[in-house]
Amino acid sequence: MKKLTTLLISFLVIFIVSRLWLPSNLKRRNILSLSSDKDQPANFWFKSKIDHFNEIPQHPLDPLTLEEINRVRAILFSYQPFSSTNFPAIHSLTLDEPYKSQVLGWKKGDPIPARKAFVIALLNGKSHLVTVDLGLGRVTRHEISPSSGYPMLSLDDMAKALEAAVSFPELNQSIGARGVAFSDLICITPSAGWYGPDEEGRRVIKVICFSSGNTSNYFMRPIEGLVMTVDPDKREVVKFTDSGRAIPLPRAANTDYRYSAQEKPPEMRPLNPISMEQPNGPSFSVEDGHVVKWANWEFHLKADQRAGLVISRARVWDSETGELRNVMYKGFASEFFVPYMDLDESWYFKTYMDVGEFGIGVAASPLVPLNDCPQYSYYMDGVFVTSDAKPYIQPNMICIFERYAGDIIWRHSETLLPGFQINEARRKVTLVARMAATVGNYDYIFDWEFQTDGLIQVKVGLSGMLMVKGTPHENVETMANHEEVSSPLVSENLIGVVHDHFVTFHLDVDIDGPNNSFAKVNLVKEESLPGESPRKSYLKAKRHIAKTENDAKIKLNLHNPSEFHVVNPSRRSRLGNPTGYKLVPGRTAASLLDLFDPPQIRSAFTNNQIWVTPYNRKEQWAGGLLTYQSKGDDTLAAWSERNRPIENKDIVLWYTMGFHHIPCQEDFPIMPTVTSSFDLKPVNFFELNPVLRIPPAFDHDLPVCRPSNGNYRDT
Ligand SMILES: *[C@@H]1O[C@H](CO)[C@@H](O)[C@H](O)[C@H]1NC(C)=O
Ligand SMILES: *[C@@H]1O[C@H](CO)[C@@H](O)[C@H](O)[C@H]1NC(C)=O
Ligand SMILES: *[C@@H]1O[C@H](CO)[C@@H](O)[C@H](O)[C@H]1NC(C)=O
Ligand SMILES: [Cu+2]
Repeated sequence: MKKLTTLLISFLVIFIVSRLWLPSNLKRRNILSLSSDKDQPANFWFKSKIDHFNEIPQHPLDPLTLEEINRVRAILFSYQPFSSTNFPAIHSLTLDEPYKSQVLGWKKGDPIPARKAFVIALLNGKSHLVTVDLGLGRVTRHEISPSSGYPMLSLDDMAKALEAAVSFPELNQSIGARGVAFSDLICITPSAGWYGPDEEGRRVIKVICFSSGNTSNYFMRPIEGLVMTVDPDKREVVKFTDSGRAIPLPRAANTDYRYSAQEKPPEMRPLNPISMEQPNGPSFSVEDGHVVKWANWEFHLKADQRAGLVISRARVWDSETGELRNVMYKGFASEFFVPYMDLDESWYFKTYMDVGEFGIGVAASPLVPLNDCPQYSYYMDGVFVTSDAKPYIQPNMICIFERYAGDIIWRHSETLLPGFQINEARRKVTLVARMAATVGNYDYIFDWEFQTDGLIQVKVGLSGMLMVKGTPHENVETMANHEEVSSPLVSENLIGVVHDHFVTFHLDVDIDGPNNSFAKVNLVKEESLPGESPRKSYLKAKRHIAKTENDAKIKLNLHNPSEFHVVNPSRRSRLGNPTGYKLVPGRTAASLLDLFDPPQIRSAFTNNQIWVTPYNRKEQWAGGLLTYQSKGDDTLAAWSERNRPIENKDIVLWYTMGFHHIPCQEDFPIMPTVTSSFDLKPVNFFELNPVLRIPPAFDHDLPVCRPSNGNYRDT
């Protein structure tokens, strides 16, 4: 049993990477200090990092505080339908955000609207949706969800599934037959997906295992072909399969990624110390705990157990009109879809929807100063809830910092003017809000980057470990048809299984107010008339306003290019153009799975790269509120079948970023980060270049600022 406990603990630490510093532990930590690292310069520019014990919500969108969560817990415990002997498992407990009109009408100094909590609780297999009004001190709404699917798994569910799995006698025999010591066994709990009636009426979790013998990177040592299906509620192994005893355990050599475990010197000449200078401190402030102000931007930032990082009320200052103008009411990663392309019994189900199945805020790791985020970063915690409704702190899970990467925001040189030359250039400085979630083997880095020219760039970086498959092969030469094998060999006895990553963003863009339209600006080839021009063809930009949802279901296509504008038809620039922002897709990918493949039905929100829906408070999660084992009846695709009107309405834009991932040797043993992004960019929003009058940088601005002589100093 002690081994089991150790195993569970190591699982909880390594797989979930959520260090549960519960309130009792918190008291021992000085949570007022900004950074746990004593070598860090004090971030004295920030008046306060939140004191979670005395926190009072300051803004209608502020997350529930420790105190509020404790009160919700007390209310739930005394709520008749949930007797203390039959208390449900709490799978989500978050702020029930006030109505949008209330938030839009609120100004600093006004009393904040009634504080409510939205709770998803699981009791006897039923998902209860409960609203608790903190002002009234009671439950004000309680219904049982009619849709398919279960709430996000809790840490408790995973622990129960693991406990059942590791005490299953066949597991012991299987690993014994392969020479894996019980003490080296590490098991994880991937979600089961949904594959039909066998899995009906009960929750199931898969359990797969690895060996941590001689490496911390057990993901590179899979016990191939071994998979268990576990019912966490009954704590019972429903199915056990071991089809991989002939597949050797891949070797441990070269798998460790920790600096302390490296046996050879670094690959290249070391770099001299490098950083960005901010001698007067950063230029942003975080007010009342969550309101970030920087240059021309202001927005509300918070951590969310499910979505990770949420940006709300993003507004940009317009110096021409002297207004703080609305750009986006709310933006966050709504769902993931990560299907692996392998039909084996131990692989087919790997079609993860991590946001709704696990929560990427729960999975967010504390950011590492100087390596995850630069100097002068401000760190924000998450206040989350355990399955028995107790609050806990997810420390330093978001960082905010200014970025100067040596880039240029605009420039021009002029030599033709008589008697003088012009060389004008301006630096590009931006503000980043960052989070990194470790979802099992993978790490997802999210950046929301705000630029002074009004552009918002949303970036997702993928790093961490491949999900690899054991194979008897050590070289492609021994693999029959190796040019056609479904997945590449990435190391001896290891295949990097081909897979996709999709990240679907909810973007409630409100350009100068909620009522907006979506315009496709199509680039269309026109042909010249005979004799009209030496040219045969040219392009015209033709604007088409989408009337209903079906007009705005977009599949990207290089040969039929369009721009995608969100415009406010009732607000015009001085030239009469409607003010707008455009969504600029970056490198992306589409899902190629069959539309009727079960995982694709559940993740039908990836059928298009762009969707536009009318705003509906209930439509936040593209894969449905209850995602786990869902059948796809509550997805963005299902809502959007109604083909509702979207012209001059409060609309929400959904964008899916995609990656096809064909692994290669460089992805072993840990992947260098692969990044994709999209932009929200102003179009006729400002009257002219909004950064025309920003000053250039001068030598005297910085303490050390000499151009390098190009000689490497080996210190
Ligand atoms: C598994 O086998 C080991 C010995 O190899 C033994 O110590 C352990 O108790 C067994 N565990 C279970 C759950 O059967
Ligand atoms: C760890 O390495 C040692 C020495 O090479 C070897 O004897 C042992 O079998 C290895 N253990 C595992 C679990 O690979
Ligand atoms: C938005 O349009 C609706 C009609 O669709 C109207 O009732 C509402 O007043 C408008 N809101 C604003 C802020 O203009
Ligand atoms: Cu990948």
